[in-house]
Amino acid sequence: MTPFQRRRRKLQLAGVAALGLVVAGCAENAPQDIFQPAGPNAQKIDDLQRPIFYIAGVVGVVVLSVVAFVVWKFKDRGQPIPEQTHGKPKLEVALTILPAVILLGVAIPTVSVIMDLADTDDSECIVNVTGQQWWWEFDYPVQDGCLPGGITEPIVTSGQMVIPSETKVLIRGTSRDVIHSFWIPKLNGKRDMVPGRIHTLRMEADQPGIYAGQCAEFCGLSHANMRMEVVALSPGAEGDFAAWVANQTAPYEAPTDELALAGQSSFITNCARCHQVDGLTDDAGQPVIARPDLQVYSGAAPNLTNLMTRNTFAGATWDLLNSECREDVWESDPESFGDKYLAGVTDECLNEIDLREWLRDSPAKKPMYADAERLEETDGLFRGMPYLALSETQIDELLAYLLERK
Ligand code: HEC
Ligand SMILES: [Cu+2]
Repeated sequence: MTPFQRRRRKLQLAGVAALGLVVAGCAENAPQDIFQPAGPNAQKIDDLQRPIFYIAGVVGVVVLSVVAFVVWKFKDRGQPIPEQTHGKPKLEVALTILPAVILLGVAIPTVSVIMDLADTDDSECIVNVTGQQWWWEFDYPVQDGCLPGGITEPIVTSGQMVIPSETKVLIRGTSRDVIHSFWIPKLNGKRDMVPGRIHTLRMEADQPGIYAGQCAEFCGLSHANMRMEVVALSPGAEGDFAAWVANQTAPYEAPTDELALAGQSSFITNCARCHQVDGLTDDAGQPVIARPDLQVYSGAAPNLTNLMTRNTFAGATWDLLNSECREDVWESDPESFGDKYLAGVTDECLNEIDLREWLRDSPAKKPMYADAERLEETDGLFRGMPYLALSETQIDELLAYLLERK
């Protein structure tokens, strides 16, 4: 092959690969498809982006075809340079006005949708969202909203944000370290979460189900492992969301099983300085209060009170459910979804492998600091969860304890 042929072969291969990627992006039920809105906010965006996408597509095809035609028609065949002209006012004015009209036609509905999405006066439920390296915390302030009786005790969770379906939820978002961006493509656009500021975002899901997303602003080493899911449960006093709230605020139950009891004391020794478990008391009956602000750069670590009511952990990157049970939850229809989600992680469904690996050596599983020797940059505080050198016996005990955190 001549170099020219080789280059052409390479271009052809690149073209086929690009086409493959485009086709792969059209999966029937992709969890983060921006063209499959599942709530009114995303629907508004979709109603806007589709016509604009088509218009831009037509303009693109026309422009590229004309360019291709001109390149082919007037390519250098040794012909003399054509006569030079200057100035065609009519054409120039027309070619200025036409794009201006198209841009105006795009701008008016765009600005109107932006203003509409920014209006949060009609919110029916408030959830505070806080980003940090590399997971999301969700907390529910005491309020009259979300449920007919309101929420009477604060709830703190992470990874999966549980909301009532068919309810206008107001997200008040911020960050504890660097800029992150909250993005659930099927429910709304992106919103940056910035330290020292509170940004709002509307969320509403038409139906119960799980809606996946990911941090959309590069935020450091494990940015790619900073995911999140919105879980919508049926609304109302008798609905699944009410059952979820009741369970999250239920009093702490100490384990009765021997292994889990050993796990509880191991947890107090090894984990409770960072992780809060509400209602946990020490041998002297004193509440065990976590101080992640003294340990972790962001000043926070996930609340593990009800760890096994969520399906994922560590920035929703790994599943707490094994793949069979996870599929069962994800693929259930909206009617049976709530029951399946509320069952939490049962003994049979636990994905032990990933959780064990996490406890054995979390920085090996999820990159947390490029160089563990450089802790002075963060005043000796960790980014993420450090290596804890636990024994396999301790891990067995801790797993038994964590499995009861429902
Ligand atoms: C120095 C503070 C610190 C200690 C000590 C610590 N962790 Fe963590 N842990 C973290 C941080 C920070 C995260 C969030 C990491 C992430 O997702 O990127 C985390 C995440 C987790 C998660 C995932 C939770 C979720 O909802 O995503 C589990 C489970 C966990 N830790 C268990 C433990 C156990 C069990 C111990 C004790 C053996 C322990 N941790 C000790 C800081 C700590
Ligand atoms: Cu992030």
